[in-house]
Amino acid sequence: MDDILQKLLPMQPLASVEGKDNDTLMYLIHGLVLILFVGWAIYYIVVLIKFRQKKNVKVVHSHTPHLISSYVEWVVVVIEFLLLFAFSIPFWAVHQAGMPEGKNVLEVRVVAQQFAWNVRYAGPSGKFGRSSARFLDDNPMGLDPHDPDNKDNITTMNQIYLPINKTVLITLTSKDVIHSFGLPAMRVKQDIIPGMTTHVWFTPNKLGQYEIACSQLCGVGHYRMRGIVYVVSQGDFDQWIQQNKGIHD
Ligand SMILES: [Cu+2]
Repeated sequence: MDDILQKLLPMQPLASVEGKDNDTLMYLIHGLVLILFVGWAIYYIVVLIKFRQKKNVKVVHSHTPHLISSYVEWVVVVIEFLLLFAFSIPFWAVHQAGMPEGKNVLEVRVVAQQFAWNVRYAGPSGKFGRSSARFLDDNPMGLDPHDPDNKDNITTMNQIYLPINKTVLITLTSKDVIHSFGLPAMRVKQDIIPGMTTHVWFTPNKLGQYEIACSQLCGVGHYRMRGIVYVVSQGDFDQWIQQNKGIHD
């Protein structure tokens, strides 16, 4: 079934656990819209033929009698209600309400700027050191050099390494304007607003490389505000953390 749907409505191959429900909803909405489109197109053609300009046409001033059309309208309303209450809201409640907690959650902090993604990991200690706008001249994420917790923090630019099958919580902030963290393969998109902290989370379940694209027009260099998410095995990820701890560039 999934294969047939994928052929009918090709989407990027899915690489996250949470994206499955998102795709189901997407197919259902497109299915309804397709039915509406075909229905309206048929109605339009029938009307064009039936009421085309003819000689001696008499206008009927009586009201339209109660017809099948009103039942069809109600069916559409019911389907739309189902999409909202049976799929969209439960989907949101399951995957995006609350915050993921526990040991199996990796936090990654991302600071967006024109036109790059600054990425930060807590490192082996699991602690994020202080950061402040005062230190932005020293390093792109403003890490406080006097805080010992910053010593093993890892920063990268436009590259996010993630272990497979582990939920990642991405904390998003912006240095300048509104950006949007778009990761189509994970079915993730979240606006980043200056002065606010926003979050998004997902669980990658396929090894590989996936594109991060800024999804909000943020200036002349918006087109090149791209990054890559590398989903690797837990072993490779641990090794990467060990090799890169304490490097701030
Ligand atoms: Cu941007």
